[in-house]
Amino acid sequence: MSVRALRNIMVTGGAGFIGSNFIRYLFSRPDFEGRIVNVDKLTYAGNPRSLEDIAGDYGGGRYALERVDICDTAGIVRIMEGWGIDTIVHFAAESHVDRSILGPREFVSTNIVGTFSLLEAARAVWKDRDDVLFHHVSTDEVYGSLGSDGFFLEETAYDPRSPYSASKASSDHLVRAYHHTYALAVTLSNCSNNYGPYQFPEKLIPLMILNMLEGRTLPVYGNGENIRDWLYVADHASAIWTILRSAEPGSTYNVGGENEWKNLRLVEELCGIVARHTGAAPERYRSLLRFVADRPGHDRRYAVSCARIRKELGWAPRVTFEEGLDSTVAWYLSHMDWVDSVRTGEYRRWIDLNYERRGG
Ligand code: NAD
Ligand code: TDX
Repeated sequence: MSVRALRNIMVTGGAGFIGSNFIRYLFSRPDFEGRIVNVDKLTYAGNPRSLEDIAGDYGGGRYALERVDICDTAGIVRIMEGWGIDTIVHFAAESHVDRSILGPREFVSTNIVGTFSLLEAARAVWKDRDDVLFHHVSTDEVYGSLGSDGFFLEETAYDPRSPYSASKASSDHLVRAYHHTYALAVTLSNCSNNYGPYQFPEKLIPLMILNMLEGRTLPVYGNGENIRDWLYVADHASAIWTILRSAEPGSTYNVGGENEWKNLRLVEELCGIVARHTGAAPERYRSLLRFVADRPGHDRRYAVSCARIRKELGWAPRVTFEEGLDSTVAWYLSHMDWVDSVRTGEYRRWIDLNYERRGG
């Protein structure tokens, strides 16, 4: 298996949750000697504070943030040419399912049109080069919803059911179409639910941790029986690194934690972990649990088979859920300044409206 050199990388959406963890992961690797330009529009979900340490340590030349919309093809071309980009790792997206239900337009714009614009820029700048790579970061939600058994495989037929997953499925199709039609060197990964530091507190795990600390209700959608497969974000970063270095152009890998949890059980578990850290009784947090109106079209179960990436590239999840949850809780407790800085007025209004709607 040949190993691809990574020199000048454009990371899109690097000020978000997974993108910022990925950039930090790359710079922590002694065998990564390249440069990274982080292209981010800085929506409500993007925060340069998530990379303050990186900007400080590498601001002299190996790292820069460019506030550019991925829909701006000319802006992307300028950055690609200026930095001599040979690798694109595409995270930028609207990522929250509930928001896609309340307002799908931005999801079509960023996730579909934005991916299309990036592909056009890559095609224009790279032409027929074969020493380049466009890696598209996608989700297991494109496969739809599972019954009580079975796993999503790379061959599973697409069946997206929310505006978010439909927009990600559409972007996956575009990326593959550019490979088949224009011979653009692409790889794709479809990953399960991530958790860890710097996750925006609209997503289940950080939302629940912060609500516990603030004595707010813990809103469990529907009956809490829905199942998600959780992966620690650094494990996702290492999977992408492995794919960038070794995968064949045109290939797709599913990535997951092999770690299925019912939402209700997970929140109860989290109550115990937060209690261990704060010294409170777990019952105090568990008493905040409320079943609230279900998410429309709420997918029942996601579970990913990682057999292909394990077998072909030798990747496996490393961080246990116990370790990952414990360090995530510790991280939020010691980064309340970050939490305050991302909870802007706009976010606060959105979350209050959402609570009102659900009766949480
Ligand atoms: P996030 O919402 O935390 O971050 C998204 C980032 O993209 C933000 O920094 C935002 O400012 C930026 N962005 C949004 N629109 C943009 C635009 N038009 N131009 C440039 N930048 C823009 O998302 P995340 O959870 O880090 O997810 C990253 C990627 O991983 C997404 O593509 C998502 O679909 C995928 N993914 C996420 C998960 C998960 O559990 N979070 C799981 C599987 C796949
Ligand atoms: O308050 C809540 N209560 C609740 O019961 C929230 C925010 C969520 N939930 C449930 C809904 C889901 O079954 O918890 C589960 C996880 O919800 P989210 O954190 O919103 O994640 P999910 O909808 O599963 O999607 C996530 O994983 C796949 C990411 O947001 C996507 O970007 C990724 O593609």
